[in-house]
Amino acid sequence: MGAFKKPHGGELKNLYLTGQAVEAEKTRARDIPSWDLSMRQLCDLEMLLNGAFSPLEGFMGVADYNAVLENMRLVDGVLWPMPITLDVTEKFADSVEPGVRIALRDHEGVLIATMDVESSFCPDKKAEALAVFGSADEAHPAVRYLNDQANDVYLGGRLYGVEAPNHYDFKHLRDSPAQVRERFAKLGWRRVVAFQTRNPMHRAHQELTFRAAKEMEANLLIHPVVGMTKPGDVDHFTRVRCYEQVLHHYPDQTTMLSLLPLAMRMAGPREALWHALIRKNYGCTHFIVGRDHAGPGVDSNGKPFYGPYDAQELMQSYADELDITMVPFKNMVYVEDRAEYQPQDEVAEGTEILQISGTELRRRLREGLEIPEWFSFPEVIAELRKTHPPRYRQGFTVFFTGLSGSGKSTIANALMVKLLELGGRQITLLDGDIVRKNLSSELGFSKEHRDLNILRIGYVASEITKNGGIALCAPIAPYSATRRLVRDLIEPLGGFLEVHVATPLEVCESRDRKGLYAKARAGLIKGFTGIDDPYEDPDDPEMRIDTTNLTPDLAAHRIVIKLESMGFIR
Ligand code: PPS
Repeated sequence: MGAFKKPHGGELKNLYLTGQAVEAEKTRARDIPSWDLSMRQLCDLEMLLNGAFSPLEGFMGVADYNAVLENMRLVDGVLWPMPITLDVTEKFADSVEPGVRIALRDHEGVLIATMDVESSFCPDKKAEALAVFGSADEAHPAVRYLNDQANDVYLGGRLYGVEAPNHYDFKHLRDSPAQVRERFAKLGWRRVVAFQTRNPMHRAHQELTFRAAKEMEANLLIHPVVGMTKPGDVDHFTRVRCYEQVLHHYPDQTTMLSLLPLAMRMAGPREALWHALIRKNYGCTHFIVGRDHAGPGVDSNGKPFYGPYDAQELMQSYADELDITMVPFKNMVYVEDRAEYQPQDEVAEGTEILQISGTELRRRLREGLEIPEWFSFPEVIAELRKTHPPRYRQGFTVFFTGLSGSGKSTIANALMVKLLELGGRQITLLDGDIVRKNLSSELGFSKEHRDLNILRIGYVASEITKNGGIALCAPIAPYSATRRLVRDLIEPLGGFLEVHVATPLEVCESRDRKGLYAKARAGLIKGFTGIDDPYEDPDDPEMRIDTTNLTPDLAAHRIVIKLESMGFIR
């Protein structure tokens, strides 16, 4: 392992200016280059300013960055596994001379800090991905972030905090490292085990943390991440309400809940080490590392990015150097015969064990199925059910696409009436013609305008879906890529059913209800879909309906049956 240094002897940095210096800095910031922070950068900045990332005093310059990538240490030898960088556009970097002070603002323009730019460099992103995440595979969320979202130039330098980032939620649970340490001191907690989590806690987690604290003869800090976690995770509002419920299941005065505004990278072993250093800064003496700590799942070949106990092994190899003790834990499983949880490795071979995976839990929530009490606390499940209602209570969008005259609007209208007949749901019809009279009245039929039109429809439908309503959209929507964007927008919020109304052009043209095909053929309308403008057939719609020999009534009926089979109506 070579020579090493103890991590900064526990000294907690506080990078906030105080007194008159704050006002002076605000005045100065009016005339210096200003950078609007991304969500990730704002999380990192908060952790830097309040000392959670001690001993760092700013975003990393090139020397520390390279040292961290190569051997998980800062230039001065202190252990630090994660690059903490401020990525900016080339344009912004070009406007900033080295030595200049810049302003860092949140998305509302509030000045959070200033920074002396001491270093400006273009990272080799692939090398960074390989060094930090052990992979350049974009199935890793942090690799994807690096490639798609991180800007191309990194600025590093000393920070001067002006104002802590504002949080409107759960104020009573947000504490800086100094405040957590103060609370521990006040309560006389000398030994504290920290538990890191980005998921709702169920009985297994409660058992695991309780055992860890008992075995270490320590108190417990439940320290969930509320900054950024893995895309697709349960939102932190729901999770925090769940944690508050779980808190009642520990003996009084033994356990504390505090929220961590960290932006996770899902870097497995390196991340575990980072998490431990952070908890040391919060005054904890012990840190729980379970199975697959901060693991991002599987790569694009279906292989896990990290082994289940890689994080524990890495932590172990730095045990002498870390001022915080790892509490390794194996998977907890429920042993039915004993009606209790046990670490998997302590269970005798052949014993009947019960487990519910995350995927299975989501399925049960989606379908409104029972979730047993041995698995979780009823109060936690009730919280989860509030934000994860069963499908029949979720919103959905039926997105019709097809040529003019294919029957989209007629089927959409028939479907609306059938859904109204079933009752209990709010329905909005976003028909092509109606939308063009209201939402998109200024738009024409160029590709650019059509795309804008569809994206507006998609946005409105996504809001309706998110709020539990039903959106029926019936535009031509001729371009696959734009339809894909709409799907991506809506699918995470509820149901999405693409219906290709695939009535052939000849049939649409022979119907010519609005006389537009005749005009297009005569050259009186230019750029008419199907005549002299493209229509890209959907490759894989949920349904394809040809109305040549099908009544609107039957077509709408088929869609109702499909929605029933998907669980969105019952
Ligand atoms: S798009 O491409 O999705 O934005 O089109 P959309 O908003 O659905 O079009 C609505 C109606 O506009 C009429 N119309 C045209 N359609 C296609 N191409 C051209 N150039 C055009 N000009 C006017 C047409 O009647 C569309 O209505 P539907 O209900 O599809 O017949």
